Amino acid sequence: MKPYTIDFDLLTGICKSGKVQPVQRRVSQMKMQFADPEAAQKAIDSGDPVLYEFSTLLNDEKKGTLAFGSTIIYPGKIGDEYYMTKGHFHTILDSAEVYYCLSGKGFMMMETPEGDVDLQEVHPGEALYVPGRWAHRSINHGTEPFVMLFVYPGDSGHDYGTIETKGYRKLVVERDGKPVMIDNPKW
Ligand code: S6P
Ligand code: ZN
Repeated sequence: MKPYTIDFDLLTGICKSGKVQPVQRRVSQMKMQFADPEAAQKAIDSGDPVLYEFSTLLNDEKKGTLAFGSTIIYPGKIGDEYYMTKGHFHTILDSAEVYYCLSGKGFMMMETPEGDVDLQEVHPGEALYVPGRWAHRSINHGTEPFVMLFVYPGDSGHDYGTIETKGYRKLVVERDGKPVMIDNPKW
């Protein structure tokens, strides 16, 4: 592989040259991940909005490489639960990841298979280190797009299944206009 450069907008996280097309995830692809499936169905029926999109500027999945890119989580709620990413463990569980907040603000919800839970709020200019073994989900509780740069080992892989079937132990919902962490009633 040869060295290369690629454009990358530090505010929006978008690759404007179009060399990389973002992957979009809509409510219909995550209906069961939300605590209120009826609210999710309502959102699907009224246009199925994009919850988030991410551009992986490089990922050739080989050992020794670094995958990197950006995630944009849009502002909004399904019921009283904020727009969020699906979330995942890395298939090679020990693989860590670095995030850097470019714009907006939000949370990273993290948990280990043993049940440790950690919620970190990040703002522009702050870096977040997600150690290996911690599943991670980005949540936008703000009013602007929440944009983060990410870098992780290219061979990490993504295990969505565990989260898809059981969900996270905790949820972040809005109560009296403020975000609060509550137990996931489905856990
Ligand atoms: C990959 C990294 C991000 C996420 C992206 C979307 O390890 O954590 O690129 O893939 O934020 O989230 P998700 O949970 O749908 O992959
Ligand atoms: Zn990851």
